[in-house]
Amino acid sequence: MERAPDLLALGLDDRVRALTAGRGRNGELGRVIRSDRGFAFVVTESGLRVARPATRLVKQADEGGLPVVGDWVVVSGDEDDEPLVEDVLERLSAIMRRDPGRASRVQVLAANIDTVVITHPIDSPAKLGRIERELALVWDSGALPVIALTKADLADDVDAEVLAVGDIAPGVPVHPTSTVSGQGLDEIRAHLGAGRTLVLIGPSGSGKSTLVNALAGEDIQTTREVRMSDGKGRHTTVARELITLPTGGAIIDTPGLRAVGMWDSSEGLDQAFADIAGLAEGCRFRDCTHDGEPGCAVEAAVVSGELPERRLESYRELQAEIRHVNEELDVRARQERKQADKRLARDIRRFYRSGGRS
Ligand SMILES: Nc1nc2c(ncn2[C@@H]2O[C@H](COP(=O)(O)OP(=O)(O)OP(=O)(O)O)[C@@H](O)[C@H]2O)c(=O)[nH]1
Ligand SMILES: [Mg+2]
Ligand SMILES: [Zn+2]
Repeated sequence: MERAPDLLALGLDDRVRALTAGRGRNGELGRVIRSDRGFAFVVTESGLRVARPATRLVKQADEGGLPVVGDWVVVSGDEDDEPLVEDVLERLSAIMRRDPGRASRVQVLAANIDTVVITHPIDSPAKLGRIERELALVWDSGALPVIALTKADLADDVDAEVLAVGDIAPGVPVHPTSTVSGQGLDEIRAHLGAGRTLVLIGPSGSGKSTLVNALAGEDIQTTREVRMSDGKGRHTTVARELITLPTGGAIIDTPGLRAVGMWDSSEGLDQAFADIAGLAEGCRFRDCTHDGEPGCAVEAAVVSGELPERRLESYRELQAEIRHVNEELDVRARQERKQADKRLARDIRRFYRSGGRS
């Protein structure tokens, strides 16, 4: 009973309970607070379990079926057995990017999050194209994006950066933050609360862990510094990790992303580029690709200066990337169908050869 509040602090609610109810699942419910080299660290009612995924889940790895940080899972095995993650409960939200190491595979960065804080430093001008990519993934995830422009204490012109980023992020709150002056921390804190989960994503060195420490308070900072030190004097984050805050809510720190490849994220793209989607309603053709067609309102907006050309190019690039991913997925699906057909044909041959006794 003593540990039960842990799961509540981790966001256990009726929705999650409903996902496990009445399905006859054996095992214990828990939330993944860290996934590292094939192991899931799961907080359950009886404490922390370090579990491997069951074979069934490993087989679904290509489709993002392995447990990731933030997942609600069912863990089997009593204290003596090796614990296994038997089931990953349906995700309410999930950030997915193209796996940088494996072609046409998806990588799920975090699951069941409410808010994604995209962190970008403004000690030099913000990288707009990079932010646009991240926004497309986040809008596609089902969570709400927030942008933190970090290291504001080192920026030449904070207001100019906020304006420039605001222009490429329709509908997204943009907060300059500084862990030196404390600027913007309350604005980020406003997205944390009991039962809510917030994740930080962004390039390495953009200040995610520093922000987590500032939000969490000193206790966590000292333990983390010891744990995360790699002996080289840098505290680069190596695993995605979920931390509960004394003030309520959970925060997931992630290692910096080098590449942000699009997945099947076209809905997210349209939301991230709501300005272009809005202009496109004025195009003469409904399937206008804004690439030389007559009566294109989007290109007209570029000519009039209303829409920066950089923005349209960025949109086109991401759209092409998503199209490419979908083509690859189609090819893979066809190959898998073909293999399944071959297996079936072989089984039928065997059946007839054996005189109908299978
Ligand atoms: N001046 C200033 N420096 C900051 C601020 N936030 C972070 N830094 C510094 O930026 C460096 C990188 O910060 P981290 O928090 O480790 O960055 P990270 O995003 O977690 O990096 P990875 O774990 O590699 O992805 C550290 O030296 C921090 O002290 C800030 O608001 N102002
Ligand atoms: Mg870090
Ligand atoms: Zn058009």
